[in-house]
Order: sequence, then structure tokens, then C-alpha cells
Amino acid sequence: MKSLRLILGDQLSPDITALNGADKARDVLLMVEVAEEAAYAPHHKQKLAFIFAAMRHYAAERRAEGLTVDYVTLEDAANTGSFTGEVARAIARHQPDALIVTEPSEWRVEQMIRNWAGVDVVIREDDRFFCTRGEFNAWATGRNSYRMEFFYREMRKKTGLLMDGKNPRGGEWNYDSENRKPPPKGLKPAPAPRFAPDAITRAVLDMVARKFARNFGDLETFGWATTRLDALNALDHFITHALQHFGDYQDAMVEGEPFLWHAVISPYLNAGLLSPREVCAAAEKADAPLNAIEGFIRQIIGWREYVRGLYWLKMPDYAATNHLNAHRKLPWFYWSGETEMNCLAQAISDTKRNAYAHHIQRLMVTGNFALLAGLEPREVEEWYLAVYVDAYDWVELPNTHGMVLFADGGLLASKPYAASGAYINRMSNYCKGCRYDVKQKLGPDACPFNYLYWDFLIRNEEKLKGNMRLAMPYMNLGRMKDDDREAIVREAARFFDKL
Ligand code: FAD
Ligand code: DLZ
Ligand code: SF4
Repeated sequence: MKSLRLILGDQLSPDITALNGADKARDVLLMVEVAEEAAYAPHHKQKLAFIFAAMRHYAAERRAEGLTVDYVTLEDAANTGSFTGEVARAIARHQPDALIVTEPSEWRVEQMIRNWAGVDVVIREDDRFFCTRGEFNAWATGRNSYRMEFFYREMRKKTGLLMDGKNPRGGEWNYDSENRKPPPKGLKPAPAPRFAPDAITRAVLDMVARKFARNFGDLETFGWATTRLDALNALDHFITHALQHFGDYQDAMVEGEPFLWHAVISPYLNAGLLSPREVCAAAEKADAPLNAIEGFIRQIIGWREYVRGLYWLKMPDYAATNHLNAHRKLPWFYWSGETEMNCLAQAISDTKRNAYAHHIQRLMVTGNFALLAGLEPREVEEWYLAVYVDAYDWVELPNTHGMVLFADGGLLASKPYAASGAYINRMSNYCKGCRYDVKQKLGPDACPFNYLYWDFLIRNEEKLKGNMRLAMPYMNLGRMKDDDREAIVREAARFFDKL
């Protein structure tokens, strides 16, 4: 029986289930670069270049192993521009008995695959995740609310990571109370590794520069690993030079230091160049403090698996909710970076330059503004899906819709991560270089986050007042004089008028 093995652009793992049992003499591995995937979001130029270059390297590596690879490039004159069209053409070319594909990471693509006809389509489970979709559904069944922390403990038990028998290593499940320190004085991170493009990557960079000249983001700064070998080097760099400080300074933000002690491996994990298992195994045996190792492993077996589980549990309805009834349009500065609010300008210019910003920049700067300003979820989601090299719907959507915007009404997170300027000032050095004064509450020079924070609480009082985790801010709001409340609402309205 001859089979066509379809490998999608985020399935670049040598041991992807779609390849299990492939017969080198008979079967054909199919990979397609298609305009539809390049256009479903206005992707950052580096994201496009990373995916196409990694796909081309993957194809070359499989060919070197003796597999027959049919690779359709974006500029192939006969390219129909869609997965569906390219699969139909490949079926006509190869006349296979079956098409074998690993389940796609996105709901949108799964719908496409379910409509393919003319051949037996076999969808195999994606075993790169620790938790299958079925296991997550079983965990979620019967619960009123889903909390990452409880899911995470189950994953620790399941994987045995950082476990001493039945007990968590060190006695605690979570060492976050030792993390979240402000940026350190005098401690510099080792420069993040950047990889010089080889001939394959250079050809892709040329194509992206030509075909996607109007897309967001810089291309000259491209330095991503595009092979598994270089992705392993990036992991090794993190384990050796950065993991030791990851926990302590995980929430810190420093102007001109976009990567700090973060791993900078999300594009490799999401595209399949690294496996979550090998990443966690390397971290578990690293020479680093427990708070760093536990904090890091939690991001992967906790948050990463949790958002994926929730995505598949709730799609497609998940994307449609708008709990806080937020409808303001995304301000243009998200694309241009031109704003006098220095924290936003820095996070956006890092994003433009590197197709990367670390979690706290995404959550507490661009995300916090989107939440407080009541920006329309779909517009904010499109932005996050476009601008980061690691962005795919399954991971971007729950983070943006749930964690940042609280648009799911608290399914993913127990409270909105709303914060005033004081938080940004504590965790970064952005405020020093800002035209606004983080200490002022009202007036033309006051930090906008200060009055937008209270305006957000006032605007959403009915929906959020009952949230136990917001009891303190609502108690403080309750003590506020009517005149002060009105002044905040007026100041916020003036700000929005100018936006
Ligand atoms: P580190 O901070 O070093 O963390 C290590 C790894 O843990 C990451 O590589 C990632 O695989 C995983 N991880 C950490 N936090 C999360 C999380 N909240 N959800 C899922 N995995 C996590 N991550 C993506 O991979 N793709 C996205 O499209 C994406 N969109 C996001 C949108 C918003 C609004 C927010 C707040 C977060 C988003 N994240 C996304 C999560 C997180 O910001 C990135 O995974 C992280 O910044 C990647 O950088 P790193 O590899 O240096 O991560
Ligand atoms: C993101 C992306 C882009 C831009 N282009 C392609 C492509 O041309 N071919 C491909 O196979 N995959 C691409 N991808 C990644 C896919 O969108 C990803 O595999 C699906 O989102 C999985 O559901
Ligand atoms: Fe951001 Fe306010 Fe600080 Fe300026 S003062 S950097 S706007 S938090």
C-alpha cells in the first residue's frame, strides 16, 4: 500500500507520527508552502522566513535519510495556494492508497482536513505533547473551573518530572514566591545565540523580502535557528547560561535587553525542532536552583499543555466570546510602535526587531494596555498571531483571549491581569525614560496606566466586583470619593479621544 505522508509547517519533528512505518521505497513525504497559510494572518516577516526555512531544511534532512520528498515551493508556478489544492494535486501525481497526517495543531486546519476526499485520510495523534486531547478532556470533565495549577500537579505526577516518589521535589509544587524579582542591578545576561543564515535560509530570506515587503517587522535582524541541530544549540545555551536566573528574573523587563534569562525556544518547540520531553529532561538535570528549574518546567508541562488542552476542549466557541464587551479598535501604534508610553514603545519595537517579546512584555505591557483600554478581542488576537515567530492559534488564542483579555469570563485565568503603572515601574526600567510620570495619578503628565486601571475597574464593576481575587481593589474603589471617580473617568475619556 502506497501512502502520501503530509508534514505541515509546525510538524518538523524527525519522529512525527505521520512518518511512523514509512516505506522508503514506496511512500512519499509531501510538504507544501502555500499562500493561504502565509496570509491567514499578516505574519511578521521573520515568522514567514523561519517557517519556510525550517521546512526546507527538514525536507533536505529527510531526503538525506533516503525518504522520497515531494516539496512544493511558494513560487512554484503550478502551486494552487492552499493545503486542499496542493493535496489534491499530489494525489493526482502519486495515486496513493492513503494520505497519512498527524493531527494539526489548529482547529481551522483540522476542519480543512476533515473535508478532504478522493483518498483515505488517516489522522494520527500528535504524541509530542505530554497530555493528549482526550486526557485533557477527561481531566476537565465535571469541573466548574479549570486552573492551571491543579492540571500542572497532575502532569508532574504523570511525567515524574521533579518528583521524589509521590512527592514534589523540595516539598512544594510551586516556587513562584521566590521568583518575580525586579531587574537586577549589574547582572548582565549572556547574549542570546543568533544563527547565521546558510544558503537555504538566505534563499528564503530573499523570497520573503521580495514577496512580503509590506508585512510587519524587520528581516535584517533574522538570527533564528532553522535546523534541529541549531535549535539544540540554542537549548544548550539556555541551560548553560540562562536557566540559573530564569526563575528569579522571569518577570523583569529591561530596556535594550529583549531576551534576559528567557529560553527563547518557543518557535523551536512549536514547529517541532525541539521536543518538550528533551527540553524538560535537560532542565531537570541542569546545575541550577530548584525555583528556576521548577518555574521553567511549569511553563512547559503546565502552561503550554494547559492552553493547548483548553483550546481543543472549547474550540470553535472559545474564540467567539467577549465577556467584557470590549469593542475599541486596536490603535495604530501596535503596528508602528509610535507612542509616547515608553513601555509600549519598547515592547513593540522589540517585537518589530526580533519577532519576539518575552511573556511579561506580552502580558503586562501590550496585553495590559489592551485589557484596560477595552480593545476588541479579535483585533488584539490578530496582532498577537501575526507578530511573534512562535505564534499559532492553539497557543496564541488562549493566552490572548483568556489570560490577557479575560474575554472567556475566567475559564483560563481566575482574574484579569490588570495593573497600574506601579507594576511596570517595579518590574522594569522603562519609566525612567518615559515622558509620563508614573507617580502621578491624573493630569496630562500622569502615567495613563494609572487612571486606565481604575477606569477599567469602574467600567467593569458589575462583572468583576464579585471576583474574590479583586476584592482588595474593589474595596479601595468603594472608599473612593465620587469626585475622584468622576475625575478618573473624565481623564480616561480624554485619553481615549486622543487615541
Ligand atoms: P520562556 O519564558 O523561557 O518559557 C519557556 C517555555 O515555556 C516557552 O518557550 C513556551 O514554550 C512555554 N511557555 C511559557 N509560558 C507559556 C504560556 N503562557 N503558554 C504556552 N507556553 C508557554 N507562546 C507561544 O509559544 N506562542 C504564542 O503565540 C504565544 N502567544 C502569547 C500571547 C500572549 C498575549 C501572551 C501573554 C503569551 C503568549 N505566549 C505564546 C506565551 C509566552 O509568552 C511565550 O511562550 C514565551 O514568551 C516564549 O518565549 P521563551 O521561549 O523565551 O519562553
Ligand atoms: C504558519 C505557516 C505558514 C506561514 N506557512 C505554511 C506553509 O506554507 N505550509 C505549511 O505546511 N505550514 C505553514 N504554516 C504552518 C501551518 O499554518 C501550521 O502547520 C498549521 O497551522 C497547523 O494547524
Ligand atoms: Fe509605561 Fe507609565 Fe512607565 Fe511610561 S510611566 S513607561 S506609560 S508605566
